[in-house]
Amino acid sequence: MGVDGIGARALRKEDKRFITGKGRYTDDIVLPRMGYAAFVRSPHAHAKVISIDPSAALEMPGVDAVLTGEQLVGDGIGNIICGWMVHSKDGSPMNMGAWRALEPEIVRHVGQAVAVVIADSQGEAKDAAEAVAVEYEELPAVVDPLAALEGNAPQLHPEAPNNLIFDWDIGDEAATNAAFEQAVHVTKLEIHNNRLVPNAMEPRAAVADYNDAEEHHTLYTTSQNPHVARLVLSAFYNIAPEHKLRVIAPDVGGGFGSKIYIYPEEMVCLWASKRVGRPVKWVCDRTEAFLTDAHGRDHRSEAELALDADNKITGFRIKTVANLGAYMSLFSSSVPTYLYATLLSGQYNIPAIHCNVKTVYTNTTPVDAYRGAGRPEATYLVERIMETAARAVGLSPAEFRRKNFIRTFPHQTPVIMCYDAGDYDATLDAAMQAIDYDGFAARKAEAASRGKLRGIGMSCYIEACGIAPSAAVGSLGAGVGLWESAEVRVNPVGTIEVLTGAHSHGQGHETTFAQLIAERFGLDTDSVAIVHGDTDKVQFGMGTYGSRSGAVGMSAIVKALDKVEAKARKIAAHLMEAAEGDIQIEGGELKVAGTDKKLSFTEVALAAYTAHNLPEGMEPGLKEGAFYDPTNFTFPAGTYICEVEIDPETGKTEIVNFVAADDFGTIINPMIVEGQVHGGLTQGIGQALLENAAYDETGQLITASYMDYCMPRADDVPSYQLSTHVTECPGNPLGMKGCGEAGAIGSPPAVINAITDAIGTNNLTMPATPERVWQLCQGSMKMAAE
Ligand code: MCN
Repeated sequence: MGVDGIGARALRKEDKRFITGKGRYTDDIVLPRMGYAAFVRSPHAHAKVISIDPSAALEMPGVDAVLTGEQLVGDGIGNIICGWMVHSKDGSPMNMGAWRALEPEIVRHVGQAVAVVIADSQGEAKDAAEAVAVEYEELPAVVDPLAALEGNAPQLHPEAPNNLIFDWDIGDEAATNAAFEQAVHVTKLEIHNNRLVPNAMEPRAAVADYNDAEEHHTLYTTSQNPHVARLVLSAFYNIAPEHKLRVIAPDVGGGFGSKIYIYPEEMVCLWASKRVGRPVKWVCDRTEAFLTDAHGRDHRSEAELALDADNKITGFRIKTVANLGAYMSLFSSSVPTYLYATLLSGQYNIPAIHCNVKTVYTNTTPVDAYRGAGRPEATYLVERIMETAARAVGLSPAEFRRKNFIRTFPHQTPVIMCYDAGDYDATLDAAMQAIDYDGFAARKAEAASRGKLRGIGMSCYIEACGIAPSAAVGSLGAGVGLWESAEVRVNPVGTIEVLTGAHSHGQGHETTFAQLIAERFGLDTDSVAIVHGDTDKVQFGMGTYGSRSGAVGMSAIVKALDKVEAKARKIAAHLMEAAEGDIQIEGGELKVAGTDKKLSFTEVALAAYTAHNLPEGMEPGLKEGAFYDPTNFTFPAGTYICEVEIDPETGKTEIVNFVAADDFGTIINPMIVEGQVHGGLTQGIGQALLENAAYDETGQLITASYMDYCMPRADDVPSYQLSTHVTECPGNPLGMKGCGEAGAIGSPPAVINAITDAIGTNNLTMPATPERVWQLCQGSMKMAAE
């Protein structure tokens, strides 16, 4: 209890149900007569489907139906779409191959579904799926994106010659080349940003229920954006018109981007429920998740940085090949373009930048946005090359960065983004102080006396979140607007329901959003309920990704609150016969300034609904809605510094200290923000040290379980030291910047810069496994001996 307004470290309201096992996840939903789906998946990375024989499976106990891609296509179900159009530099539209939810002709990655079995139990469905006899004719596969671009590589889609999806560029090529011609120093770096598998605690799941009397579908699913799912399922996949389709995303156990998309399985459940005349449930298992959840990252880049005689950056030139896997997932085209290359200016004043991006089909799982989406790839490139250049010209990493920091705002970069506010010196200072940067040399010497290699590395990241405004993203190819909506419903007894188009799947919205209302009216957060995740309750919304729910979602709530407050003031002024301008709102009461006249918020709410005594012409009720379309992105930024100690005998890296100094603008709940940063840092450290999705040359994912794909655990990470510095975002009413992805964006280069500092060689690829680090230590020791 208590009024926890903006800035309060309020405990998360939702945690009571989560930690007492009372959460309601999709798998908790059980409907009468429900059947279970199990998918028949390709064991091959590339093959023709010659025939599918369901007869043995149909004989098995509990089996209701075996449905195939031919039936799906025959029923007019549409292909899976990519919702962001990107044009190649020659003006041609991206080369998008057809992606069918059940593939009738050619499978293009291991795990692609060709049929689905519906049975009375999950076990019966899974057994029967194994009994469906599929004859394949294997085709040669390609998994390496550089090899895929070569003329003799296996071809995935007839629409994309040489597997090239688009060849896109950004920036001024001539000006950048001119900068390199004049350069006094050039630093070059080749970077592979390793492929990752998102691993939410709750795997994907769907329960689809078709009511034939009402010709109405309901889908319970693990979605980050149920309204977008309904829109796409309705407008592009011909499942049902929007008013005949309800999408509910109940409690969702994490998403990290992987639950933005509309995948084959969810759509097949909807279609299958109508076909078989019963509700259909599917719950993804971990191996299926590894094979079919959209992967993240997977960039190969060559970067060059040009400096003048004063070590000021004069040009930055990048060539990137991005592996998009076998199909173009919903936002896949935007990730290596508008979410990546537009951040290549980092925190630095760089007069000329040019980046070329080629996106490529390979026989691997589709790749799309994963926590950070493009911005971790940009930050890794920028911050690795900054550290490398500093070392090459003999400046300290901090001094080199300071020499090139942007200090006046707004700052127009050469790659579209216009940064609105920031103070990069402040976060660098804070991080250096927190880690005792000046004391590092002594710590290094002490570690050396124990035979250990100690290193320190920094990363001054910037990111853009709250992607907006809609007109701007539309002009760049987005198929949707990126605004948010909110409705504030004051009940007659003065409690409040806030309906939001954002979706919380771990971010604590039920708490932080309620804090806004508490702040505004001085009410207890317990008298506020946040309603989200149901297309029948919330009119429309764009969902949660790109750390937008604070900056965009809460701004929509603020706009709706403004309207509610204005009406409440009018009613109170009328009831107390005072001037509207004299009404003060404080501690849950509306008071007349300078008098002892007051009404409680509840009394005003009740008056709005009894409507016995309202101002002339005023409508009864107290409920207002708003749509909010931001004027710009927000630009969180900060400095992360990592200190490592390496055992050269084993190659094992220990992170002995990690400090983060972030600027998230106005902070609503510092505890929730810290939790977000902890999670992000741990994901970034996982990428830097442990995680890697590896394919063999035939296209088998050889890291398709936790036996082979190493997730970070508590003992892999240190106790983080966090601080924040506030520069308010001028683009939204609260001055907020997003915090949900920063940790994952900024941390990988800090870790790799620290390791390369420790071992004295720069040629290190993520993940920095003990084996890789050990090999490099052996190499450096050999070189030192020679
Ligand atoms: N917040 C705040 N003050 C700020 C900024 C944010 O108090 N200045 C609060 C917000 O009110 C919200 C939380 O911090 O409660 C995160 O807000 P925001 O940065 O706006 O991010 P979103 O809510 O839009 O969440 C999306 C973001 C993304 S893109 C990924 S990926 C991610 C992340 O959040 N996935 C997550 N954090 C996650 N955390 C969990 N537990 N699970 C995921 O799947």
